[in-house]
Amino acid sequence: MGAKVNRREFLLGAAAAAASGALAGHVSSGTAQAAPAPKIQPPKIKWPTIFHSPPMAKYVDDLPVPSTLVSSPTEPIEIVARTTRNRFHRDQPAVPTMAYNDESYLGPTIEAHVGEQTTVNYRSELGRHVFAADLDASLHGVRESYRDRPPTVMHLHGGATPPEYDGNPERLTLPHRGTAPFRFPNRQEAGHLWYHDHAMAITRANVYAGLAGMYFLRDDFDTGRPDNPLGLPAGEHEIPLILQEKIFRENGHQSLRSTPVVPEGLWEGGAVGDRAVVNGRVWPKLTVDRGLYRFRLINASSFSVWNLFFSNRMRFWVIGNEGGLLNAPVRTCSIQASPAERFDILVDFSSLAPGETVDLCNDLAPPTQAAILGEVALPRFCRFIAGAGRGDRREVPTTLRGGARRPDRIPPIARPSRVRRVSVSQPYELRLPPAIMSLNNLRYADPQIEKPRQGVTERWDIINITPDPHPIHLHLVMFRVLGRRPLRTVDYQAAHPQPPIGTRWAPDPSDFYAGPMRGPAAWEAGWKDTVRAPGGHVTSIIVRFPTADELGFDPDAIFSSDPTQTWTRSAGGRAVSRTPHGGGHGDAAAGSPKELQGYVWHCHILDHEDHDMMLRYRVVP
Ligand SMILES: [Cu+2]
Repeated sequence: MGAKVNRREFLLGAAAAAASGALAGHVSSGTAQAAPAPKIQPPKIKWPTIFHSPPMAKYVDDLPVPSTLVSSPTEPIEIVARTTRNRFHRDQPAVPTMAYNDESYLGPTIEAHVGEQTTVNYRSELGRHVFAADLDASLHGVRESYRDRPPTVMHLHGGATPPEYDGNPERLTLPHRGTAPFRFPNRQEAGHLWYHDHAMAITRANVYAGLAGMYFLRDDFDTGRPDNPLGLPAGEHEIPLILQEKIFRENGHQSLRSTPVVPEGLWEGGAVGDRAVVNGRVWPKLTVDRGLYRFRLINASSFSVWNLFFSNRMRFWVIGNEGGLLNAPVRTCSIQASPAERFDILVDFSSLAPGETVDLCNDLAPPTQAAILGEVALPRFCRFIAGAGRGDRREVPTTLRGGARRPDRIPPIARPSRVRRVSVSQPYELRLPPAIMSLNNLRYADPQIEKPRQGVTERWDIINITPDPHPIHLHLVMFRVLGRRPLRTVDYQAAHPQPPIGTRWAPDPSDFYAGPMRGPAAWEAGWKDTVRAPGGHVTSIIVRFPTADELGFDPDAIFSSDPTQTWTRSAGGRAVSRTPHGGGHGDAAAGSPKELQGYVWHCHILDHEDHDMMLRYRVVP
């Protein structure tokens, strides 16, 4: 670590630090809710502080839809990470990307069925990293060699997956180093999952380059066919909307950098893009039938939280969260979507006249200090143009769960039998710039990990003392949002000074609340795997950790960091042999193979997850 700190101090002066801190979040503890923030004068900086994309006309490209890859219970599917090229905009050249299979960017939409295991044979044919010059080799787990031979690992986000197949960030596959099997049991409710890369400390670069795709878990109700018993739009009227933000260089290449304040090759902390990318196109358009559509929407960006609405302020219906359908459609004019959150929505275009247009918009401003650098909200994503066709004229269903030919209703939120406090902070170290993000005041490799017990329902109080929102994601489980409560963060920190990073710190916030708890919005009241934890708030979730019997596998098994090795061993020591797979190729990504255990939980701002807002956790017997 020492060399890295010195390098940073050398490269970045104090002046630059003030600005770069903005990208990572915030330097001081915030008083976002307790008191109005003081007006901050922008620093006088002589050079441009924000890179801008070249000019691009809006709504000239058609919205692409990724191909569909149907999972079969008997045949493995192949997922191959490749370096390729994608044309993000009509007036721009095809530029280097990373993608899965034959897509030019992102991956095919995988369709799986509840109760039928999906087996993936994963391999990488990646060439030199699209962002080779941007990788920060001083971050934990990153090697210089990754610029030429980037490691990857596939993670099924939202999946109840055995730990050895969950995309552990240390179980890495190098290009042309054999096939890594993944098994996704799909022993969970139908829902809106996605898959993306999860390699240690370069996740942001890998996903930004294109390594992400949708994963629809279907059942006998949500069949995806026009005759589905739920009465939901299907086929050409069910469309994934993968929303991202980007900055492009003058030559049209994707840029991982947002500001010259942070030199190339150093971790930035996250940035607002100035170009909206939907399904791999900048500001695309879609001609729609004047009827009902089901959009499977995801905020697949690294950084920004968006307040999404339609330009005509029309109402739409949220019918599901990450872990499946809501009990009934929720009518709303807007939703807040933070990175990795998914929204299953119904949109009715039937009142539009042919040729009339409606844009998908955002009006949520970026965090204050990002705004100081000149970053602004991304106001538009894509345009819908009403066509002549009348499309799906079904009514919005009144009920989605309960009764015949529908899944069971979502139960009331369970009563927890223990409370676990965890913290979200940007530890301030005596160096400039502040350049690390943390959960519990720990780094990834620190040993004080959470160990919830199988079969126990817990309340996690996520204490976010930064002024910025962080989307918190737990692997393996689905949970419910109990509510959010404003916190007097200055008083809280004054009473409980944060020790140097490396000592677990998440003190009791009980005496420092600034107001009552507010429950979740109706459109986030279902099963979730990612929750927006606003700055200066304690966000409470209720999560039950499943047992090995319920899962059908040992969630606490020990496994190898070599992804071609499929053996597991129970924590008690009994060896369990699983299908030997090709004898193993050795794990050249991380040196000699080591033993891993458990899952991770982390902030889904990918820049934060990379450094170091991600911790391991175990679900113990
Ligand atoms: Cu974060």
